Amino acid sequence: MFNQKATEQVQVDRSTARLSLAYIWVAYAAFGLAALAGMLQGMVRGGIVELPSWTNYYQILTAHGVLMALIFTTYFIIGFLLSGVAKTTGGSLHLAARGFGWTGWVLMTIGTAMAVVTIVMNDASVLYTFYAPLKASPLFYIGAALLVVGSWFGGFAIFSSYRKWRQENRGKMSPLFVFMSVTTFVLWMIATLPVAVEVLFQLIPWSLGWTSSINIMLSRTLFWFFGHPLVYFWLMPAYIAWYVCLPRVIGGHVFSDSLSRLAFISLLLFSIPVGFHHQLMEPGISPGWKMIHVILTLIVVIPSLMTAFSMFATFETTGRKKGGTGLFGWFKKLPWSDVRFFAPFVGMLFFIPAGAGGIINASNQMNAVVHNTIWVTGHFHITVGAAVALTFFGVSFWLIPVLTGRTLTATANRMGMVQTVFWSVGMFLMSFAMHYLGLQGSPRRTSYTTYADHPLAVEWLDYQRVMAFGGGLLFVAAILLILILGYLTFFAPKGNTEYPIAETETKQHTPAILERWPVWIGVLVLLIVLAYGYPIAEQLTHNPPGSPPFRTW
Ligand code: HAS
Ligand code: CU
Repeated sequence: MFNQKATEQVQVDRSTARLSLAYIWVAYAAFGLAALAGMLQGMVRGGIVELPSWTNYYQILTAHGVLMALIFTTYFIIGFLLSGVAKTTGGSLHLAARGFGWTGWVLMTIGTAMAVVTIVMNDASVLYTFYAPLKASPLFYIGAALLVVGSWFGGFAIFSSYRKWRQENRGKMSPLFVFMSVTTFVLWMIATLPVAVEVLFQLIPWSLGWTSSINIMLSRTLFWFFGHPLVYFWLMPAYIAWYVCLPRVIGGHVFSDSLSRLAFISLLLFSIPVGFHHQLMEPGISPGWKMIHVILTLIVVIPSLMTAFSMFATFETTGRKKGGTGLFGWFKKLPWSDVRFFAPFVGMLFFIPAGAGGIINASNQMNAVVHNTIWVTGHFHITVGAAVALTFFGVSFWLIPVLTGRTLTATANRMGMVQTVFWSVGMFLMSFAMHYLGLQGSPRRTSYTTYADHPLAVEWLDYQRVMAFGGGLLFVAAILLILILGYLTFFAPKGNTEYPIAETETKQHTPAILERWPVWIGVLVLLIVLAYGYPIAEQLTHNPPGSPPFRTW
């Protein structure tokens, strides 16, 4: 049914499709390498394999974190959002937007290459958080800076398309997909400023030897000022797929336009001034300021609860319209054998315990139990590695055919279902073991060790093997995914595939205030100054003797 309709509609024009595909394929190349590194480190930590002497655990861990968390996500997000903005503003990006898109792609790819080369040369085993005083080669930081600056051009492409649309459609509310993409990139532009400051003014001069020491507290504060909104930068595009694309895939509607926009505005406002929830155990920040960040963290949970509510509402109303009766009859009517629905749905299921775990992390006292343990690693594998990643996979199964003018065949769909099951079982086993071990005190960011055969650490080993086994399943799923996506790019039968964009069922009135950017950006700046102004001023003035660089590998 979708395919028939699609022939009558403009999807995405060829030049935008090429741009979008260029982003998506770098994303999946990084993903494949990252998955290999991930499996290896699981095996090492489980005591199943030993690495050859020319590499080490921390080098592979850095490769995994950087390629998966920073490269795969950023490229995929830009590729996806550019295609959706094109689709919902008439089917193409104008010349300037495409120019921004390609400029960004080139800058990001140079940056990525620099970072990857330094990691491969074993000159940057500093993990994806590149915490000082671990010191990488300056080229690593310069590569990271190029990645960030390049990604801004992706933002410029979105903003310029939005501006053009607004000029041509005065007085109208922008399409939901565009609004959400703009919100995501406003968040990204603001959130990347502090990390740009950290990299340009602290890490690069220090790694070049121009300055002899570094203010550690300040560098970590600037990092998490960016690091928390970073995780929402991953989540919001997944939410776009949930709010805008998924309802269409299941044959339903957007539940509420205003609620969706309000959720995104709330994510924008409350996901930046919360970085101290990553630094609750650090000295040098007084408890009062940490408390403020904890409260704001609990507030940023609300838009996710609104999202859960909207998803349930969309699923239930659609299921009932398809004839589902009784309390749960609608549930059976959902398209369970359609991977475009199934993969993101499983992602949502993962997000329920993931969100609960996040609330545990954010609760000051409980953070003392889990901080720096492998529980946190478990938390982020079921958030970004499951909820977000499964959604991105689900999107890829239709987006790549849209962009290549091909179709998702029944066999590819079935293989996608198998892939989803492998990924989910692997992630479930691995993350469950991580959460459990974390509660026992097993640390994160640590290679294989039995702590001189300490009885407790020896007991951990069984669970570490479960982690390794889960990692093995994830690797199989990753290979399978790349094969399916390769097939969809180059070999699947030609045809028209619909870009699923849902609308509200009836015309809804959305308050215009939701699109008044000066208001929201103003409130956001105020919140940031309130949450960060004083603590940062304090860290700048009470600057203890900084740290010289360390290379621990
Ligand atoms: Fe987190 C650490 C708190 C969400 C990622 N987090 C991390 C790190 C990463 C990460 C990468 O407060 C590690 C960073 C590092 O390397 O050190 N996190 C939270 C909280 C939330 C949260 C409160 N995190 C995320 C998301 C991530 C992510 C999303 C990635 C995408 N996190 C923390 C804290 C730490 C932390 C502390 C520091 C820990 C430490 O000590 O180091 C919340 O925003 C979560 C809200 C989510 C919900 C769930 C809503 C559920 C939904 C699904 C509905 C399902 C449906 C299905 C509809 C409340 C929307 C229908 C079902 C049927 C059965 C029909
Ligand atoms: Cu956070």
